[in-house]
Amino acid sequence: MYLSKGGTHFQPISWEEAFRKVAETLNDLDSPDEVAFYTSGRLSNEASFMYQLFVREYGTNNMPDCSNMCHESSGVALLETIGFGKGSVVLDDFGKADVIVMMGINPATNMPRMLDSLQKAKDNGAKIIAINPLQEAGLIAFNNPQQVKGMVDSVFNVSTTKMADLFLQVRINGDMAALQAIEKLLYQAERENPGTVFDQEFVGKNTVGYEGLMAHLEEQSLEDLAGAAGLSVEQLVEAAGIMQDKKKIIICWAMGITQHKNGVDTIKEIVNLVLLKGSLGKPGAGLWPVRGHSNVQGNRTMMIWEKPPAWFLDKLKEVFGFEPPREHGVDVVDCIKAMHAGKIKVFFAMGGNFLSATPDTAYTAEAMRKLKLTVSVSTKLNRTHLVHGEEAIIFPTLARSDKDVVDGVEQFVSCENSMGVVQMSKGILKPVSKDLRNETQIICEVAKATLGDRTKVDWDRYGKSYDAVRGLIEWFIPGFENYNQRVREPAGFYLPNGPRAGKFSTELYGNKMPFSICRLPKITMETDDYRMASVRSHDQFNTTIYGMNDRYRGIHGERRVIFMNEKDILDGGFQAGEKVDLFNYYEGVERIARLFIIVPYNIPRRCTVTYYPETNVLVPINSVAEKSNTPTSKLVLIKIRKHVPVILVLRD
Ligand SMILES: Nc1nc2c(c(=O)[nH]1)N[C@H]1C(S)=C(S)[C@@H](COP(=O)(O)OP(=O)(O)OC[C@H]3O[C@@H](n4cnc5c(=O)[nH]c(N)nc54)[C@H](O)[C@@H]3O)O[C@H]1N2
Ligand SMILES: Nc1nc2c(c(=O)[nH]1)N[C@H]1C(S)=C(S)[C@@H](COP(=O)(O)OP(=O)(O)OC[C@H]3O[C@@H](n4cnc5c(=O)[nH]c(N)nc54)[C@H](O)[C@@H]3O)O[C@H]1N2
Ligand SMILES: [Mo]
Repeated sequence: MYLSKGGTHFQPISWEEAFRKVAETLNDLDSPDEVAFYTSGRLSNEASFMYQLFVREYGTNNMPDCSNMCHESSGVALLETIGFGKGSVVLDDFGKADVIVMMGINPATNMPRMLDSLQKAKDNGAKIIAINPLQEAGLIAFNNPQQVKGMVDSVFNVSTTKMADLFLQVRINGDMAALQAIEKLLYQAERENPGTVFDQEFVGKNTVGYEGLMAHLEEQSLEDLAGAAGLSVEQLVEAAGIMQDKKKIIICWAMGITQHKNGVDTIKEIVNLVLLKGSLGKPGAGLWPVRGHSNVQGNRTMMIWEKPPAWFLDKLKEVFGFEPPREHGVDVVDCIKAMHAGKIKVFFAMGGNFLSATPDTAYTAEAMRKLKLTVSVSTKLNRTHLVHGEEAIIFPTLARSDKDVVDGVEQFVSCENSMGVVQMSKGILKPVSKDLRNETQIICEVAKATLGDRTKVDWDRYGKSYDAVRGLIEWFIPGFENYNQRVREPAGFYLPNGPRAGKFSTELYGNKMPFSICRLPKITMETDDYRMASVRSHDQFNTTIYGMNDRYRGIHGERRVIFMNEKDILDGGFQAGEKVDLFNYYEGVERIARLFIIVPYNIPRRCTVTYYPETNVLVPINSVAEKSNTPTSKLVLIKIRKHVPVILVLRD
């Protein structure tokens, strides 16, 4: 579909014509860095590899992706501490763990399959600690979907299993303080009975900075830490008590941890605790950043990355003979700013819904409307298609659930899950239209049209055969030996994982892993400020809203709601059910989200929760995590006032 300059409607256009238009615009720019190539985490390994190959031969590393808004903080923190940007846990570990800590995750809605592993862990005697400002249904109690008909049921269902042995209802972003308090208590116990609490052998052999961390913990006051966490000292003593004599601990986390200003440091604090307990590189223990999109981890393995390592670029040059760009590209937030400043002129999206998923919706929309051309390769129409550049193109593509037949032969692709397992993915549904093409074909055609005679890559060959693409991947990416053969095994195969195997290697400390000294975040709140976290409801997958209910939280028929503590409602002079506007002034700019209904909820004082993407308008573009540049979607300060109706006067 094509929208011409000044046009009011998208019109059908032939594939060839559309490829030509994209190519013309891309070749007309002053520099390849005037284009950004976004990726949402659904892209298969095969399409991802060809996509980055095209983008780098075209000449830029501007490859922002949804990871930048998701687990980027995890990647950065893990790379700096354990030397490996992914988790270390496999499914089997859950059955062997002594303690499982779940931080900032709503599993019943977002990772229902995880409940099965947790049940196994519980059956084998593991203790579960949940840390969350909300008592999410799946954290408190659950029915195993495999054993009980239907799905997880509400907390009130009598047949549910009690899930968390301890629930710590932290204040929003109180996690680092809670972790430091637990470490401090464990340190006190270790001093009383040396060698019984920490794994001193592991610490001595594999880490650096133990003394520094202990000195740092000593300086902290337990009461202050508890206060910052929004917990009582007794609760923290109970948490430390559960872990004290245990050696096999798994810590899992998701968006409640990563999307904070200090997200990277909170994850480093998680690593501190795991290292002190020697809970890495052995069965039943480890670190698990629970990923979202089905192949977001695989996208990064395939080098969809704005900061590609030098060895990979060297290899591109060696194998293909083109000079890949060396300068790092833009991530999501920097991409929006560069579009706003007129430095990026074309936006190409492999999936996703950039406008709705990104922060500061009004600012991002302004940025997108300044572009020359916006291109989306999409399975579904969404808001991003309507907020476009001078010209816009939509390439309709097959979904992963669709049958993918090329030249009469059924094909399959492959993906990597968050435990590093690579498996085949084969669609079975009849595509909604015979005009759809698969993503790899689209990429190869765009590449061919754009690069023309100057390309060094046989795009026709790769566009027709995923086996050929997998052959390329095998050549480039470590761990993919015999890819074509191993991917055909039903269970797939594991990628190599140093930390899991007990082989540690970090950039700065060789075979040792550093402890990190993390400072508590300073959050200055005015008397009428509230902390706001924007989360998913049950009836949505990211920006796709399927229904208006959030069943486990008891919300029905409405999404524009704000969860507030009952006492805050009273103190603020509000009432349950009242209509309010949410707003803030960050760097002197007023941002408003109008017409929300107050819902009294069990949530810590001065903390509120709303749904994403409705409140993305309130997340300032400059409010990002240190080091990972991830928007702080889980903590934005807001003020609340009674709703003021807005009267729009329409003129012609
Ligand atoms: N059905 C469904 N499944 C999905 C998705 C979906 O939209 N729908 N999205 C997918 C994607 S891309 C992702 S990344 C994952 C996301 O999965 P989650 O990370 O579970 O997603 P969120 O709803 O953002 O909620 C995070 C949880 O963090 C808690 N939280 C908020 N602030 C804090 C805090 O400061 N500290 C702590 N400890 N907790 C906090 C919230 O109460 C909530 O329980 O799910 C994936 N799976
Ligand atoms: N305030 C706030 N903002 C957030 C978050 C939050 O918790 N709070 N979470 C962040 C997170 S964790 C993430 S991952 C991002 C998500 O950001 P995105 O990945 O950009 O958003 P999605 O809603 O998953 O994208 C859905 C669109 O992708 C397209 N699509 C779906 N499947 C396919 C496919 O197989 N191929 C192709 N080509 N297209 C496909 C469809 O057109 C669909 O409309 O949002 C982030 N934004
Ligand atoms: Mo995500």
